Amino acid sequence: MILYIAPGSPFARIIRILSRERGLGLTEVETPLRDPAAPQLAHNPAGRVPALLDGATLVCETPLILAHLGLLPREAAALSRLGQALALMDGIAVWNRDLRRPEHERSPAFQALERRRANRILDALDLAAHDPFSVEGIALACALGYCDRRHTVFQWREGRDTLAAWYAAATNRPAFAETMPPLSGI
Ligand SMILES: N[C@@H](CCC(=O)N[C@@H](CS)C(=O)NCC(=O)O)C(=O)O
Repeated sequence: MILYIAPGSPFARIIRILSRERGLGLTEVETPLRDPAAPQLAHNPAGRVPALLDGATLVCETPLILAHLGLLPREAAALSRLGQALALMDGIAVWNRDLRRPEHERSPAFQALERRRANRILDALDLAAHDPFSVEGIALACALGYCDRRHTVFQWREGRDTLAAWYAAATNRPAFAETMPPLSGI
């Protein structure tokens, strides 16, 4: 199976880490984003990553890819943690997108909304329940790692020593090192 990815994508990073750690053997193909000539558009009209090509069938959207790979948690509590981690990632991604717009198109009110959402999610975490090797633990670590590398306007460590320690321990593994997102200027 082919996994279309972009090196900076925290969504794709979840699947990339799972592929390495669970021996899924997915073939990663880097694809340009927002490029009308991108080859993946022939299979994936949505044009987003991650996207999984299984034979002639393209599955996009991270939770659906997890479902297709049989990796969605079964317990409601774990699904709940995964949902919060993905909501955190989604909110940070749209906040980041706003920061990449020309200054006159940005919305400070929208950014403040997403900052509040991110803080709320982090403040509500039950860290003791977050196994770093679980899908939801990996998703949480990928969201935080994205902030470190590509969204430094959100200094999530401030006042969160326990989470910072959890993150340092959780990400000290080859699959995280191999999928480190490139730094961006934000
Ligand atoms: N809801 C999607 C979000 C994926 C997403 O936003 N991917 C970004 C990269 S992090 C993307 O492909 N952006 C390209 C675009 O916006 O055209 C998921 O769960 O996979």
